[in-house]
Amino acid sequence: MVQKARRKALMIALAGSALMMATAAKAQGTLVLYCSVQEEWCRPMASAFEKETGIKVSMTRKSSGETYAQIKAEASNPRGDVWWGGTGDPHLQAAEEGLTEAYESPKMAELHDWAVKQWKGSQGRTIGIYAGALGFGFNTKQVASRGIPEPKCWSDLINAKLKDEVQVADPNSSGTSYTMLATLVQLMGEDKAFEYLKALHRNINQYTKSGAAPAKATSLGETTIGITFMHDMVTMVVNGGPVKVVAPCEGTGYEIGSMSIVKGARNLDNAKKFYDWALTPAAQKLAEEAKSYQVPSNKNVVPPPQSPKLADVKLIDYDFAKYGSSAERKRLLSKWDNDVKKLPK
Ligand code: S7P
Repeated sequence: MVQKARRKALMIALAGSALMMATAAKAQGTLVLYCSVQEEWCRPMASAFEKETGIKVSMTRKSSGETYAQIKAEASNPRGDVWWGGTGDPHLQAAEEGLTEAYESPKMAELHDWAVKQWKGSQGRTIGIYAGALGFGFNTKQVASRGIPEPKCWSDLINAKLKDEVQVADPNSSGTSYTMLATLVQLMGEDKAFEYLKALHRNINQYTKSGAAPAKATSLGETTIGITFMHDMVTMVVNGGPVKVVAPCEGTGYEIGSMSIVKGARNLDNAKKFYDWALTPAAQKLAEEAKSYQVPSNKNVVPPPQSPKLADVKLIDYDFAKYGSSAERKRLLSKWDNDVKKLPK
């Protein structure tokens, strides 16, 4: 009898604490996170934030161009709260089109100038969270077995011996590939860049949806060469792939990976909490654990030793204002669709 009463009391206590926990979680609310880095980094970011704050995160991973298109399509009925990661150009385009919200974080003083410049250039609507240089990588075994000289320059990628041996993403969906398009235009001038892209088209085996996919394909030997950010190829090397990472000899562009709050976010307070947290050293150090080797924007985070040293790469003075503008991005993408993608091989 006494035991039965005790059991009943225990059951009531347990039910009570479960209810309290559920109420506490509900009180913290939710956050809808659109994530544009690799899934391997998106997931730990979402769970670390949940653990830290009790806020329930619903995360979706999509490439940069795709996320921009989704936020635009949802503008009259926004579903996302924060867009975290992905190349800066589409974030800048979203800012210009009024799809994202201005916000000034108290963490701003801890950031590198290039991250704050992104914020100033967008009237506070997007901010830099990491930086990384564009390049390519090649499969060392394939290059050796095909008797091809090791590629070092952009010009090496249009060698006729590389027919169907080069992979890159479609710049409409992928921020990486749009960075390549804008980089080549700035490096060569528009006419020469499009001549180059047409020649490159003959060597492309596949335009992938995601920008980092060619890195995996290179590592697996599914393509001899992949054009990606250098840090995405470094991940393949760290994983033991037979890959060499190249900073193109003529020079190259770079990204300022960015973060924005969606205009009309339903969970605005939680979006700001995530934004502030994502700029902290603790959050930015999660990149290295996820084998993501960009340069973090918080000055107090030492970049992982594997990160490509941007000072050693011949970087162009990438014009983010111009190539992140809505008109220029639309114009270049439609020119690439019409003049390059449609061409027979
Ligand atoms: O893998 C990390 C990374 O390269 O992915 C982002 C990229 O934009 C997402 O892929 P898409 O090219 O498919 O858009 C970069 O910002 C980031 O450095």
